[in-house]
Amino acid sequence: MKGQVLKLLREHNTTFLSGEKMSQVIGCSRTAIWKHIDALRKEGYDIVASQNKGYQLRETYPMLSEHEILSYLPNDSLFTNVIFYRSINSTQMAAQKQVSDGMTHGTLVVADEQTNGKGRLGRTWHSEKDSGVWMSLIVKPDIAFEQAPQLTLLTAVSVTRAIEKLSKVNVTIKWPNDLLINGKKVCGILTEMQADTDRLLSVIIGIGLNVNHKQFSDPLTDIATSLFIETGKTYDRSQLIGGILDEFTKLYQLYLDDGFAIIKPLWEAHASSTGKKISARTATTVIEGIALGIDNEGVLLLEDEAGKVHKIYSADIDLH
Ligand code: BTX
Repeated sequence: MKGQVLKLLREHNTTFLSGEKMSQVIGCSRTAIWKHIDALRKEGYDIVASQNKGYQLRETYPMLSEHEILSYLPNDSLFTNVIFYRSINSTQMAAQKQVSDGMTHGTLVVADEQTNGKGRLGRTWHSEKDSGVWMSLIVKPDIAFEQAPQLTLLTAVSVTRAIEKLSKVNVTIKWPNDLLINGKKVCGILTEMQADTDRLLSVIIGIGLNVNHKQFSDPLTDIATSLFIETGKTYDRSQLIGGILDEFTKLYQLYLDDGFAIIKPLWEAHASSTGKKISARTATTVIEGIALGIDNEGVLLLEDEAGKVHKIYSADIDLH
């Protein structure tokens, strides 16, 4: 019945349609109509209500689909092979399967919903349907094994630039893999490598971007945000994906040609922690101090109270 409500609203999108009229046409109660409108809004549809006139669908974006995504890819895109799932456990896991089946460089795995989205260190990434960009990029760069984490920073810059271009909102990067808006997490990046003893075989870069979420529930209420929450606007996720891949394609080529030095200043321009007091929780210890920035390899430099500078390769960062 939700589909019928949506269809009716679409057919009358230049005017308001009363709940009563809709309930007559569809043959249900006004309460049922209201419930479906509420559900549609939660999915991201912009339906305005006027007390005397009823409801009007203001704008709709097409559902995420392979076709929609392909239509937004730049002509010179690194990614030409798009694999789309309406629902899957995790695009990282699906991408891993693609890699083991021999899928090469330039494959993009996207899902409208993840039922078991992965964060780092076995954590969960909340990935509800119709709301976000949940995708994994498969690349096979000719770089050393130790350089692979630089791709996380490159991806962070790509996503930041795409968001800022589309939404005009200010995004900061918290080393190494969080993008924040007004101090809350809007995007997380998970970089996983496949390697044999001395060679990097492929890298899967997972991007989880909160786009059209109206709200978050516990335990994310205070830590997560979305582009909708920050700007009051609904975004076409396929367009966002196209924007991210456009930025990624450009930066990736620059990176392969000229190395991380070209990415470093772009990353630094968005860094949230440089010059600030932070705690770095590594696998074995917690180090407190002032974040000095990143070195030429992308490693975080942290100066403790005694003036000793620590190189942090992997950690969770808390800003003070
Ligand atoms: P992370 O380990 O840095 O962050 C995970 C933590 O972030 C969680 O423990 C939780 O506190 C918080 N969190 C969970 N979901 C959300 C959310 N939607 N918005 C904001 N905060 C959240 C970050 O890991 C890396 C996440 C990568 C996700 C992508 S989605 C596509 C790809 N497939 C997949 O399974 N993972 C990646």
